[in-house]
Amino acid sequence: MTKHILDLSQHVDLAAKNAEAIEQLSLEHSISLKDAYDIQARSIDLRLERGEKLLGYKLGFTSKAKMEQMGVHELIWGRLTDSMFVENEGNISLSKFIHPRAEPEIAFLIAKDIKEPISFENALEYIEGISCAIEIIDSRYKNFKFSLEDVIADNCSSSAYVLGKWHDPQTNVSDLKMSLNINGEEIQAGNSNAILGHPIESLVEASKVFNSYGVSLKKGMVLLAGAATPAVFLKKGDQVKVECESLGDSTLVVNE
Ligand code: OOG
Ligand code: MG
Repeated sequence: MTKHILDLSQHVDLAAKNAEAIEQLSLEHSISLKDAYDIQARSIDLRLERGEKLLGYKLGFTSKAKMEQMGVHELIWGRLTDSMFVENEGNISLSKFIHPRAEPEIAFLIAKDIKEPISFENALEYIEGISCAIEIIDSRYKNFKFSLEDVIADNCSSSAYVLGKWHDPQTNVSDLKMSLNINGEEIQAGNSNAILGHPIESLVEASKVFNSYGVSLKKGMVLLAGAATPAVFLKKGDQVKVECESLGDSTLVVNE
């Protein structure tokens, strides 16, 4: 890895650590897709070296709603660590974020190591549980603006996630209404099939993409499938609730 990649990894890591917005890397540097994933990998290594644990992965831009909101039209993926995990019904402190947004997601708990691309037909074998989740994204870039390479280098804006109660893998996840409610008001609503046509496709897609990058979903890890609706900015005092019909819900409160 070049010094350039290492420097940029430290730069995005510090921005996340200090919750301080930075300029988009792409404004000053020419970074390829491979560079962007290398920067992400190294910046997460820095977190792991500080004692954080890798708990899973997330996909981004798996729905049209998200692609259109952010102007990026390619599927992206990032890493989840234990410092991002928030208990259901827990809270986050606004001071630890730059400009957090919430989005409704579905999460999968992995039942056994996925070592090669899987198919839609055998995907259920790899799922231990499914839950209705909240993802909090917090781009480290000023004004929440980025290119494809920028957002990948910034670990796909990952900053926090809440998992609802785990449901049986047989639970239907197709055609569920998914809503994002703030302070009791429905702010966004979409359908679970907005996620790649069917949320299970996100696990299938992840298995293919991860195979090509040499990373793997292991037993006990979590995969966030990507948001079904645009994300919504949060402010102090917000009570956030995501509802996914038969998959239940998950909630969090935004503290100072
Ligand atoms: C990038 C992350 C996208 C999703 O669910 O589509 C994402 C962003 O919008 O900042 O997490
Ligand atoms: Mg997301």
